[in-house]
Formats: sequence, C-alpha cells, structure tokens
Amino acid sequence: MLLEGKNVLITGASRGIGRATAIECARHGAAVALNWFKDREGMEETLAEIARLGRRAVEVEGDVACPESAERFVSAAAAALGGVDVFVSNAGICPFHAFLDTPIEVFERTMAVNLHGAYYMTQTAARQMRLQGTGGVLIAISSISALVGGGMQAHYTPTKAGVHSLMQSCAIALGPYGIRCNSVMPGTIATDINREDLADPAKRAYMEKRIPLGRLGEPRDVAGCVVFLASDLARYVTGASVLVDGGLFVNLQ
Ligand code: NAD
Ligand code: RM4
Repeated sequence: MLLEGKNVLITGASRGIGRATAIECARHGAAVALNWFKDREGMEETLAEIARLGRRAVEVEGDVACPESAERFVSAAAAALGGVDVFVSNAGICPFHAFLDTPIEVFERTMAVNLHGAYYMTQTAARQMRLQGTGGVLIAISSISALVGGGMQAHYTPTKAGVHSLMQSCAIALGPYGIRCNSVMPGTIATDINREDLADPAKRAYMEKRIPLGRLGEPRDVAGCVVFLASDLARYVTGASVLVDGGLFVNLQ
C-alpha cells in the first residue's frame, strides 16, 4: 500500500502502460484520474478494473496535443478528488515510418502528442501542485529510445529524449516546491503501439534475443517502477531516469 491516500493522474490511461499504471496505483491504495482519447471501450475496461479494486476513478476525455485538455483534466481531477499528488505523463504514439519519406503531418502529430502534450499537461499539473503547497511527483514515460535510435522512429525518438529532458529541467525548477520529477524509460513492451511492428516474426525474435531477461516487457513491468517513483520510498529521487528494459540497453555483446 505505497500510495494510500494519494491522488494520481495519468494520461493515455485507456490501455497499455497507462492502464497498467492506473491499476497498479489503485492496487497500492491511490485514487486515480484518467485522461483518455478516442478509446471509450478501453477506458471502460480500465474503469471496471479499478472498480473491482474498490478504488475511486474519474475519467476525462481529451487530446493531450490541445493545451485546453490539460486545464480541463487537471481542474476536473482536482475538483473530484480534492487535489493532485502525482502526475504521470504517459500518452504517446509511434507511427513507425522510414525517415526519408516520413510525411510532415506524421512528424508534427508525433511531436504534438508526445512532446507538446507532455509539456502542457506537466506544466498544468505542476501549477496545481504549487497552489496546493504540499509538494508532489511528476513522472514522464520516456523510453530507451531517448538514449538510442530507431531507423523507423526518427520522428519519435526525439520526443522521448525531449520528455526526459523536460523532467530534468522540471526537477530544478520545481525542487524548491518539493515536487520531484523523474522519467521512466521502458524498453520494448508488448502493447498496441508496436503490435504491427512486432507482428513480423523475425523482428520479434530479434528483439527478444537482444533482451538479457529473455522476454519482451509487459505493461505491469513498467507500472511497478512508476509506483516506486510515485511513492515516498523514492523521496530523495529527482531528476533521475530509470530504464525498465530487461537489460536491453546494456546488451552490446
Ligand atoms: P498504447 O498504444 O497501448 O497506449 C497509448 C495510450 O495513449 C492509449 O491509451 C491511447 O489512447 C493514448 N493516446 C494516444 N494519443 C493520445 C492523445 N492524443 N491524447 C490522449 N491520449 C492519447 O501504447 P503504450 O506502449 O502503452 O505507450 C504508452 C507510452 O509508453 C507512450 O508514451 C510510449 O511512447 C511509451 N513507451 C512505450 C514502449 C513500448 O515498447 N510499448 C516503450 C517505451 C516507451
Ligand atoms: C519504444 C521502443 C520500443 C518500441 C516502442 C514503440 O520507445 O522504441 O522498441 O516498440 O517505442
């Protein structure tokens, strides 16, 4: 019960890592506020799981790429739950595409959702925490891709490096308010974001072979790390990043 009495906000919580994070936080006693976009069915499933755990959940639809979504989400969550203690910026897309002919719309949308969206949401949550005056925790779901490249991800990897950098700067800007800021860097986690990419058996086998722990990640592998960073166990951890990748990053030879 690491998050008893805490209110945790999560973007992109209708499936994948966002959903697993919502469930794990609820399992640890948190009340949750969930942002979702265009995936009502997924959101209903997440809500049903939280209800089974007997925890409070509020949901707010909104595209994180729109700055107004941040204000609507954070104010609705604060009003319904009575405050914001932890904010997890998770919503993201990765439309795999070869670099040389990536359409400008694909680049701009990926930046808008993954980086601009994270910025608007994080800033709005931080303002609410400063107003409350009791500190807080910001966590960005960055990626191993903040540190290494991908030939089909040149529009994506800079956004993941960007949110990691955002947490580093926020750690400095918000330390005086008692707000800790960290990023989590998942490796390759089997979710809808890479279902098509990993449908190629050769690609999947290649990725699995590179992971010392011998398997792709599951969303709950990432969620456990988020709970730790959100909890008081991590009370002196800020400006840090944690790889959750089964050892993929260090596996040179
Ligand atoms: P996913 O596709 O299963 O989930 C993404 C979630 O974000 C969904 O709920 C989706 O509805 C939501 N979303 C998408 N666009 C949105 C928008 N504009 N506004 C609000 N919500 C939106 O993928 P996932 O693997 O769970 O990805 C979650 C995060 O984890 C992403 O930021 C991704 O970059 C990061 N990540 C994933 C992996 C991986 O291997 N799966 C690895 C590293 C980092
Ligand atoms: C991650 C990493 C994974 C990929 C997902 C979509 O950041 O690059 O390998 O499957 O993104």
